[in-house]
Amino acid sequence: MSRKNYKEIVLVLITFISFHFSGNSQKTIQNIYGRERLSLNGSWKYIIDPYQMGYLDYRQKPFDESKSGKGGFYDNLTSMENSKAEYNFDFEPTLQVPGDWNSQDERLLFYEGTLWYKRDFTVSLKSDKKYFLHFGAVNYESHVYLNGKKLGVHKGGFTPFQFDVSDKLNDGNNFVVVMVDNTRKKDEVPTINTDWWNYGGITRDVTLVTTPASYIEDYKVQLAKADKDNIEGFIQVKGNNKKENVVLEIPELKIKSTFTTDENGYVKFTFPLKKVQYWSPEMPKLYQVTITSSTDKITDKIGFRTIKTVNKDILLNGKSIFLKGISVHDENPLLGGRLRSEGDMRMILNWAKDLGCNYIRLAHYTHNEAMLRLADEVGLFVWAEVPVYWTISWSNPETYKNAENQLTVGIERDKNRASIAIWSVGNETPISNERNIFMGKLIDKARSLDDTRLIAAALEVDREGYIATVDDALGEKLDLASFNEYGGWYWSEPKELPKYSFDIKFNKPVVISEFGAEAVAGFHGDEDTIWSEEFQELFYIKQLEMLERIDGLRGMTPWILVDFKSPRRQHPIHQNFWNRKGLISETGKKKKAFYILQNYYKYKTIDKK
Ligand code: GCB
Repeated sequence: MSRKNYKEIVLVLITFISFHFSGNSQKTIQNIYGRERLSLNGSWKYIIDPYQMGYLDYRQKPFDESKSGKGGFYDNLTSMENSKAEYNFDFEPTLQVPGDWNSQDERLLFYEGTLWYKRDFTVSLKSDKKYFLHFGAVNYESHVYLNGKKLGVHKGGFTPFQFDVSDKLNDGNNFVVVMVDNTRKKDEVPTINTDWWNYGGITRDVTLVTTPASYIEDYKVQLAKADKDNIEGFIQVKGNNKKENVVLEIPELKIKSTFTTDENGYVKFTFPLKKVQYWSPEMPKLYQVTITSSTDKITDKIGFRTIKTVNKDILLNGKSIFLKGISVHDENPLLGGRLRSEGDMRMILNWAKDLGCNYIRLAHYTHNEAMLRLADEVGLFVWAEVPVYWTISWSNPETYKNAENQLTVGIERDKNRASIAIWSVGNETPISNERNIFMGKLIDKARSLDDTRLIAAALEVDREGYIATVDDALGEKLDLASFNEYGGWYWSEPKELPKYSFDIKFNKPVVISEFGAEAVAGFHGDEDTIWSEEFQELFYIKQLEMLERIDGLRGMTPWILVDFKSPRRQHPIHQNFWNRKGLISETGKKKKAFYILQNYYKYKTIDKK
């Protein structure tokens, strides 16, 4: 092998390894909504490409790994004359971004494969600025190209990523092309089997963020662990490479503190907080927090509260609370697609509020940053989760890295949101040694990143006779005894439920992460008629009767607020690709069981023994 060949192979290998997982996307900037920015939302041209014609040559080699790097759809050849190009974005239809593709084009409802997006934009460049191309989420794998050059690859359908494009933008016209592939794969996170729709596409905001050359990259301003009196946090300035003063202000609390960063732009701080109104679902008070560096300034709205557990109690700002919750997916049933706008998100949160909730489970993956900001504003606690769902490839180190990356990016993005009470590291995972190691590491990682919130996972129950036992070894490492149980639907009958009791091996607050039963809105019968609203109504009555007897019951998130789309739900009359466990139908109609839970929450208080 010649030296040149050897060098080439090493280069290709390095490129492969670094692109393979999260590519050369970089750590995302904190609070993109608070920055100077150009929205790249709106209409994007698209080409459906099931054979990856635009990515691979006829020997299945990626064009972008060839010597010239050319040949793919990202070249965006537009000339009609004298070109043999067999594609042309200009004559294609458009998709709305943000938004999944499945709900926007009938041909794409069940599509799982590759699709190309293209959008033109103009910028007038300023030499002393930095520019970042930021994606809120793209499902699942995306290859991003700017003006025909590859920026990188990202995997993971629910977490944000960005590229520094400061020296790649043209002054004037630019175009960005994204190849998106939502093919399900066994070793990915989630794996091939999920009970939700595999919506493909650029599902969240695309933004060109502008910052000064030296900018505030990240910050945390939160109460210290279980400490009502002290703020603990950090500020990270990038691009200066020298010590500098940064000022943190909370005008309403008359706080103005100056800190000096180290040579890397980093400073960690603590300072006391006085006369603060603590954040709670009833009074979701947010304070304006401003951070100023020598060249940059950023403002956020942040709430302050403590949350911790003591034996079987969850203490919010020192007082025991009950989490009146509901599970939700990132889906607007009226669109049959992912939530796209603030209006979509508010509709979901209003339904939860109407139910009497102070808490929501954002299942089963990282939801939109805008959703968390709204939860802060309207006063809803949040259980945030990563898609470590069912049968992940526990012994594959790449799968672990991927899961850990999704967890990390989610925590980094939302660490300033008072609404987030719980980080969940997974759902209904089958117990095995490999799984315990995998999830044990995720728990440790979550704690190392954020020790101010609770760590949980949705575990399962074992049954023998009328006893349901919870003794998953993972429970030892978690802050809550949380589990899904489907008594009255997947096992037993609603009427039988009050005979059951729970044997929970952990002296921890019990928060039931799921229970539920299907009902078709508008279908009526007696309480024994499966799929009827009456069946689901009785099911809720009996469930609540059963759960009320659990010592240490401190909350629940029944499954689920609204009917949602799932390829696993095939019944042609009752389901038609909808999971019908919603308390609200896909057209927004409340089912009878909605009112049972609403009534329960209305009167639910904690009986202190
Ligand atoms: C579960 C899963 C959830 C499903 C639900 C169901 O346990 O966590 O994702 O949708 O059951 O409806 O079966």
